[in-house]
Amino acid sequence: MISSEDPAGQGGPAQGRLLKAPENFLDREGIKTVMSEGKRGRRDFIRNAFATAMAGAAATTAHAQANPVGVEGGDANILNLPPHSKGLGQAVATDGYGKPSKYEGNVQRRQSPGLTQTTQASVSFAPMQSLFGIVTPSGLHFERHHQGWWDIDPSKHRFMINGLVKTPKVFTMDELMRLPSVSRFHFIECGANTGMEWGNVAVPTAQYTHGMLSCSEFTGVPLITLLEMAGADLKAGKFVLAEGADGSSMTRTIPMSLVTSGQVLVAYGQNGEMLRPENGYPLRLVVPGVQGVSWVKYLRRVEVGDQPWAAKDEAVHYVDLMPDGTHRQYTSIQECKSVITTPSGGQVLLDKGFYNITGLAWSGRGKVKRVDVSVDGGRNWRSARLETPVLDRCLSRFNLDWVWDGKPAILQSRAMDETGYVQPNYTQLRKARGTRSIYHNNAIQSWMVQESGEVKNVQLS
Ligand SMILES: Nc1nc2c(c(=O)[nH]1)N[C@H]1C(S)=C(S)[C@@H](COP(=O)(O)O)O[C@H]1N2
Ligand SMILES: [Mo]
Repeated sequence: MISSEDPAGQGGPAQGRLLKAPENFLDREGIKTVMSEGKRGRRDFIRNAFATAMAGAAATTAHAQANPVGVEGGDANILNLPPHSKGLGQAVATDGYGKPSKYEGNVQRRQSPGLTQTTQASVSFAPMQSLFGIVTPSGLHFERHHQGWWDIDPSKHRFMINGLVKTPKVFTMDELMRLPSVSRFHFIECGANTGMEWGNVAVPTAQYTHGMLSCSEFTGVPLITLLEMAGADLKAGKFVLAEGADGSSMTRTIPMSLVTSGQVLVAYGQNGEMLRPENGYPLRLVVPGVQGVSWVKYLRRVEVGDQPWAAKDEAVHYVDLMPDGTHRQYTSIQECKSVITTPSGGQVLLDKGFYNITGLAWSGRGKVKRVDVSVDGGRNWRSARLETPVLDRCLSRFNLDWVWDGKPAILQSRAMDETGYVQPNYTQLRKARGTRSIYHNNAIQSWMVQESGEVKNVQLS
């Protein structure tokens, strides 16, 4: 019953993890019974939803007939011991670095069917619909390269601080890694994430609508520490310029206020190991809450200055065309946004009954405060459970119980951050931003569940 079709029609496997077969939902009964200190009301709600959903189907299945206890008793296959329960398993993995199960081969970064394919691909999207919790595994982190990626020899890499400083400094990686470090969880989102939806190009899955988004634990040295070592003029120096070592001449202006607050990191670590080459190995800037382009990879230089540089990626690209025809510049903060990752486009609901609606919410201005979910296209809203930890400028996971009655439904999530800002719908977004923008689309996403159970990307005003 799981659709193995490729909704994007690009010849690849299915878009990640689809909802599991009804048998698997029985496993969730097990989960319920061990949640002994859980809230009784909710457990009863879940049990009743399962019972209703399974009543019809279970009576006709072979395993239910073999087992008179039926649904509550579970699947008689539990009595068949498979070879892995009786024989000797494999020795420790010999390749030294672990890999996901072969059964998870569909969970991959992919190029978007909505983008023109070039000989050298420059964006890969993370499979948002297949991920749990808040951390993006490093091998699934989205990629955006303006001039290809490199695997730079860390022993040859150098990092310089110059400009309005007493003593310009050049650091080796060894020197940087001796300094006091911090580790912090943050999301990174490309300013162009969800960009295609401005033109209502409904790409099929959450991977393509929201997959230029990832979240990692980053480790590095606060940039302010290095600026102080160089004797930076923090009065006249109102901005810094960050420059990458790849051929894209990636240079971005960052306000000094973000640096002096200690938030901006010169990072070498990602999820407990060194950065991946695709993500800037051996050094990248981490600018929490700010759009991805400012997180300069292969970081080679930071210059202190007294005014913005208006570099090419600030004057020509990464500007927002407004309804009155002017361009808005330096809009770097990623405003509060959320998306339901399951059920989401390309997935199929297998039957009526209980489903866990789950998704992610984030804000470039702080912590997520609340996420409301609608299953009727925005007429009624219920507050979702925000899972802990809820961190500053980090992805937050939300969950909500839902019983699908088998009728068409439109699922939406609407996040609010600690500043009180509420994620807009498309009417509100277009009123403020017009219709011809590319960057900073944080509108409410709608997924339509059809009677067949198939979930489609739709746009509501
Ligand atoms: N040196 C360099 N830094 C860069 C880029 C680049 O092409 N070169 N791309 C930027 C853009 S547009 C984004 S969205 C992020 C993407 O980071 P990731 O590839 O680690 O996901 O890196 C930014 N930093
Ligand atoms: Mo980007």
